[in-house]
Amino acid sequence: LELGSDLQRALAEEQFAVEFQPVVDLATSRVTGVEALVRWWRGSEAVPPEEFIGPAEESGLMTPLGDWVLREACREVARWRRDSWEVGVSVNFTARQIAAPGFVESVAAALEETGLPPQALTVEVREEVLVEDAGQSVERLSALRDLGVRLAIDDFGTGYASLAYLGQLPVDVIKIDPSFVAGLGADETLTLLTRTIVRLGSDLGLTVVAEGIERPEQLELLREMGCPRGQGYLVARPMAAGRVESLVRTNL
Ligand code: G
Ligand code: G
Repeated sequence: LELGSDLQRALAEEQFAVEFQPVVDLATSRVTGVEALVRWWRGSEAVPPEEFIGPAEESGLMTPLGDWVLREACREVARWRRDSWEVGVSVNFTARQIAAPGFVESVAAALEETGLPPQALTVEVREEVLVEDAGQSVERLSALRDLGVRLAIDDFGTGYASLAYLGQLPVDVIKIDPSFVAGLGADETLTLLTRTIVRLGSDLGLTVVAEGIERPEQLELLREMGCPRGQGYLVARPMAAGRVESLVRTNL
């Protein structure tokens, strides 16, 4: 499978799309933000990001693709904000994207060009990014933070040494891994761990987002625990920008 050349063609032929998954305030059910998720439509088939992000990095295409995703996301959300909808967007970045030359400058340029205020952008990274290559990624993420961009830790609780970095890095958001949410109500330990993470985030002044909410009892338990934000198929699936707009318009 020549994924590298396929990807190159896909980028040239605009086969990529950005979908947005709503994140809601669990107390009010209002949409407070969206997570941008890249999609590759190869013919009529959607190739999962897990299958092409690695190869895109190998073939040097992740930087142009990531730049494109970031600009699409910022442009869409800047437009919503001009319609006076107070919304934020989070965009995923891998360790290699952050390590690429000019990463900080490219984010600053995307904000500048689209007119999105830095405070409305959240850069989402997995725990490993902070644990494995502490030096440069932490420095670069701090530089973005200085611009006003917010920082989220994805899949919180699944990495190792997960707590040490919280004291060293200006994190704004932790996203509870879906594996915890999956056990809510059914597994006593996972329920207790979720409650503890919600409490930890609140004590540290961080915004906590529970990810992968699929069942009503999970939603109820998270509300009862005081988890401020949530995301998952039960709340809303990833969708095209136009569908987010109609969803929000009917809910306002
Ligand atoms: O929705 P989903 O199948 O799209 O996403 C699968 C994984 O791919 C997620 O864990 C997400 O972090 C990652 N992902 C989705 N979109 C992007 C993107 O634009 N950039 C990066 N680096 N990762 C992404
Ligand atoms: O790790 P990250 O937050 O970037 O991952 C987002 C991924 O999770 C995407 O693949 C998205 O489609 C998927 N996702 C979002 N909500 C749910 C859910 O409720 N259940 C499951 N299984 N996956 C979800």
